[in-house]
Amino acid sequence: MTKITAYIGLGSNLSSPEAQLQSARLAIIELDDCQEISFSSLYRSPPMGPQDQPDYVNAVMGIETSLAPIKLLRCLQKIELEQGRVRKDERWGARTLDLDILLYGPEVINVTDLVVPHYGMTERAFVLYPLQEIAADITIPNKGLLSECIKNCPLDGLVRISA
Ligand code: ROI
Repeated sequence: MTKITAYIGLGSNLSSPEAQLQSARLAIIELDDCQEISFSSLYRSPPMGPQDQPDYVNAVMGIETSLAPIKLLRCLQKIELEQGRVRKDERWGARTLDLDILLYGPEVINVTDLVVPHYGMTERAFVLYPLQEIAADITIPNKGLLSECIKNCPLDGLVRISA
């Protein structure tokens, strides 16, 4: 079975965000057909979107997987729910855990529920800077070199909080 290198964005701003990311990492490692290849530092940043919510903690994880993209998405959604995520009507509200497929090898995917590269990732410092730490030389399909994208993406208050 061919293995793909995929990158997952992790984010949380409720219920001990650092612990949420740590247990999500362990849950992803436990998935069938997923091996961790890299995990960035943790980063803190002010919320993008509505400001009446706590700061976020974010990280990016690299995995090698033979799971099809939709199957991977369903596994990540299950982990989100298991960690107490409640889907509210409010679009950009606080959450215990957000797991996004940022990249799935060189693939461009646009199906119901899943758009890869992840929508808006090249405008999000809390995605690009952790990604750069673990995949500096990567190209983002349809967007170009990460190192070029990052030049147009200010830190916006992003700080690294742990190695
Ligand atoms: N803001 C930051 N800083 N980090 C996130 O992970 C994050 N996730 C979101 C919205 C609400 C857009 N804002 C965010 O979904």
